[in-house]
Amino acid sequence: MTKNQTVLNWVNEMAALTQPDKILWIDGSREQEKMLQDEATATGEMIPLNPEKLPGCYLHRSAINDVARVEARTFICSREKRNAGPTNNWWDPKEAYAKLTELYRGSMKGRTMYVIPYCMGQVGSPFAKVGYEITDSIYVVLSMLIMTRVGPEVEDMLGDSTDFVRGLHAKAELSEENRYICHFPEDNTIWSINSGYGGNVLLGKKCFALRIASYQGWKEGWMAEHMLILGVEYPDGQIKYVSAAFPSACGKTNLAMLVPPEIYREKGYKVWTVGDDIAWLRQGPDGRLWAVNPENGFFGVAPGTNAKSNPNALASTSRNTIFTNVVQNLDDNTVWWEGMTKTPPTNAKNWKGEPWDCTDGSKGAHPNSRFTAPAKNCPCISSEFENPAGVPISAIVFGGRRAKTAPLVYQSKNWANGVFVGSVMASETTAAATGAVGVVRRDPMAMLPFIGYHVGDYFQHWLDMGEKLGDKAPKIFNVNWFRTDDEGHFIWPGFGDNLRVLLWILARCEGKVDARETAIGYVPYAKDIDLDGIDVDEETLEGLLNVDRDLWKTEAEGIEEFYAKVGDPLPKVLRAQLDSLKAALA
Ligand code: OXD
Ligand code: MN
Repeated sequence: MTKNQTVLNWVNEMAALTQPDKILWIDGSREQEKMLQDEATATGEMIPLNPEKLPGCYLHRSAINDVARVEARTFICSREKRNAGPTNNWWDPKEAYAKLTELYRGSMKGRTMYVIPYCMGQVGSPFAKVGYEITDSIYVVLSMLIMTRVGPEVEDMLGDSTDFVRGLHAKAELSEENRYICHFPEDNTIWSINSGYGGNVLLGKKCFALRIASYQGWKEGWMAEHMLILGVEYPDGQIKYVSAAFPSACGKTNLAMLVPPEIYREKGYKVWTVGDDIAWLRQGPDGRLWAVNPENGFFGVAPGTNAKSNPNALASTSRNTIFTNVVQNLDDNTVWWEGMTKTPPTNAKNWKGEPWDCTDGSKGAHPNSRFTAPAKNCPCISSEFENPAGVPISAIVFGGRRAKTAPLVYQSKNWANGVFVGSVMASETTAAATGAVGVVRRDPMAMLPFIGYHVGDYFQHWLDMGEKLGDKAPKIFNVNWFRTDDEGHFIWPGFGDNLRVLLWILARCEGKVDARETAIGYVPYAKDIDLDGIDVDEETLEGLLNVDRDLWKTEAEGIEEFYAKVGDPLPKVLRAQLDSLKAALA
């Protein structure tokens, strides 16, 4: 237990409010983890899986009304309403604290309060930040032990500093009407109640590492982004790093763990994973932009993950993993989800724990079912994953799920234009958040649900970072793996073949390949994307690279509407970018 008086006072205050029967300080030891696993097994909260086939793995089922992030119930409680901006729900912090205080009061009676000291980033790294999460959920504790770095070294790193994020989570009754995920950026505080879903309750992840950290980054001159980080290794052993932002459930984990096509593997190309969801980026001593993954595990979407689409993710889940809301195969006590294999188990329970007959057409796993797996399990984890200095970023890639408008890949004209490209990203919605699926919405930098302050100030911060980085700034690109033909089939094969696009991107960064200038930016010449070994001909590729003026004119109207919503804080530079786009399309 820490000697930090600020931490102790805060824990005492939260305990007086929530009134747990006892308090347990989490120490990161294997013994304590085992004790909690046994307790959760005894209560049925966690189901141990086949120890031979899935050693150290557990299945957890959430409440059926609690399976995704709840954006409508997520609040930024900045003192001034203006500072939450038009993309966040704002709640006056005084009112939010008052309302939630009443909900928390006595909510841990008869339960244990767990206090988790954790570090986002490698302990001791210049990027690293400490958080404490108080929770009454063993599932949260066991998941945080996978997703973050927990233990006495974290408390040593904090010392007697008051600079830590205070996270309070209580399951309460898991009632939907009283479910709130509140962020108080000016107080370094997160209050989450009435949910048990990872994205709402593993407070180190979306709540801290994105919403609070984006605010901290703005104040302190760095960036917290919804980005994967990967390294492409060339046959000569050189490795170049790329960070890429995609909305939730658009294939970030697959891209982060990409397996090169066979002909590339034979030549000696490799891809290394540094992170699959979140990047913290700062200017390094050499002036370049450096990135770390602040997490220690993967909280990935299970459906669709299989030995072909993502063998590395599958291998990551082979031990010490928590599966949430997937199918339980009763024959051998393993797990299954749609898209894992072609043949569903016949003796099984669905994600709700009901006997499941796959022939009745119902889904066995929830579409947003998840695995929580240690990063070190990943066969392609980068040797730099734990490097406290991070990795230098050559290219930043934005991408969305667009059936038509966006070409397979294009490069922005410069940093400011790249910020424009990121700011107007749009994508079709997925099951990672509650609400309709498949609707196109603007999702700037894939951060729409995660920017902890005013989106206009966030854009300005991006522009300022570019000023600081000058000619050492990474180049900015946009990709779209999801273009479809008239029958709705994806045209680009995606997955491992996305390496072909990454190689074009990296060649551009080094000035090794020409490109065609269009109204939206630089588009590849079809001959410069290697099609050897895939079933895509040059004509199809031309189609994928096509920039359709009419579609883009409609797009510009959509951007205009979005920018109007951003209002006055929209940087003038971005308004000018939109005007130039319109002029170029005219
Ligand atoms: C996630 C998300 O869980 O973006 O990564 O929802
Ligand atoms: Mn995410």
